[in-house]
Amino acid sequence: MPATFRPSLIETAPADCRQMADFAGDIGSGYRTRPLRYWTSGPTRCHLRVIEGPEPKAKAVTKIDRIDAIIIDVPTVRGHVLSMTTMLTQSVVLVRVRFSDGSEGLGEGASIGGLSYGPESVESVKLAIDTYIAPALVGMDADGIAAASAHMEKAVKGNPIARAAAECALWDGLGRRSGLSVAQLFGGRVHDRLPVAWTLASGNSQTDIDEAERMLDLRRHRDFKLKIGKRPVKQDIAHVAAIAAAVGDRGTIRVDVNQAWSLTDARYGARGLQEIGCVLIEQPVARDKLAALKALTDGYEIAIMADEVLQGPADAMRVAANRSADVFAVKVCQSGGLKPASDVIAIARAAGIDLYGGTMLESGLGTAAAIQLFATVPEWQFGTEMFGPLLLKDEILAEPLEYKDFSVTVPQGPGIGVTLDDDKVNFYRRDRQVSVKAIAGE
Ligand code: MUC
Ligand code: MG
Repeated sequence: MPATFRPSLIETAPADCRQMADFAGDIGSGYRTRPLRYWTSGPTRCHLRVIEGPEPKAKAVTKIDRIDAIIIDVPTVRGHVLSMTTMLTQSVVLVRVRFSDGSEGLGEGASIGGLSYGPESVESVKLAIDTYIAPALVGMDADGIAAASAHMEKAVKGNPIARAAAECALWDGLGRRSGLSVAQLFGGRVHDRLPVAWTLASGNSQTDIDEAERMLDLRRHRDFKLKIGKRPVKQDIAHVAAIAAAVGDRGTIRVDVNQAWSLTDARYGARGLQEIGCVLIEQPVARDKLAALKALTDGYEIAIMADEVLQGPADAMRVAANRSADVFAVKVCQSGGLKPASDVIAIARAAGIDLYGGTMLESGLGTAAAIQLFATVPEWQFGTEMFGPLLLKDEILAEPLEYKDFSVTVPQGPGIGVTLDDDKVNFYRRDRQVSVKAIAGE
């Protein structure tokens, strides 16, 4: 009899009630019973009623044993020109959590452009995980993600990208142990595929037009996000107008200013952009200029999207309370993890704010994690931009994500649904490059 389950009745064999007394009493394994018989229209059935049995043993708890974080640096397919910097390489933090039952979970923390984008960099993410998050989480119940996240929030204020990387790995681990995908853990997918926009950011209008043509021919993307804000507003509008005219009604054009404009610039930009058919402006003003964001949202027909201002559910609540934006760019890393991102989504939906699945240009791992969550959300009014791995020169997943027909396929399988190519990870890990240099005596 398994010690974790204690029955109240044990059916006897042979079903001859005259022998019941022989079975009653102490039947071993810590059971004491008394005979019980009853009659049905069929044959008489005999049971022993359990009077006393062994104490059910508690199920062994799977613990968080160890957390490792490494930085990898992967070159981009071309320079990615943003208002604050130009990216030639994308650096991300890969997190591996090992559990006491031998299972593992993977997570990723990414940002763009180092500290020029926001207060967290991959270096700070690794430091926060190694020095604060890992010591706080090791020894905790692996399946108790709510408790682990609450504990992590106490141990680490801010640092949403670092918290997200660890939290994702816990969800991946729970999914792998239970045989369920992260989408299932979040209620089940409602989409098998999600639409994917592409960012045009070569810094040159004609190069961007050629790139857009290629994407349309390949049927890979038809929604284009243009990175602007580096040049004067008038020049930016001319740049967007040239690309919008080339794409025509084969796709949509949106822009991301990455906080570069003053309200005066933004007013001028909003008017000009809506006149040339651009459908959305992402984070035109600094993240702390909520009144300016609201003035633009109220003042123009073109949709205004909040990005950098959303550093988790509390910010989402602030923006939603004043309806300072029409659309939320939901980013798992910026929100502090999958659960906080799902809270941001819930706030937007309750407030009637439209949704866009945002990226921090994560590799295939972090992109797949976000896709798992986004697949559970009924409507993404402005689609998603889950193209991170396509901007990287090399693939670090054993099996790349599938991009076709202007969309990405939601990965199948338990957890996040992807595995790493360990050779590639080892090739791109930063500490390996340092040790190679050290060996070469540089
Ligand atoms: C951002 O600011 O939205 C997303 C796409 C892209 O090219 O940059 C990122 C970050
Ligand atoms: Mg943005």
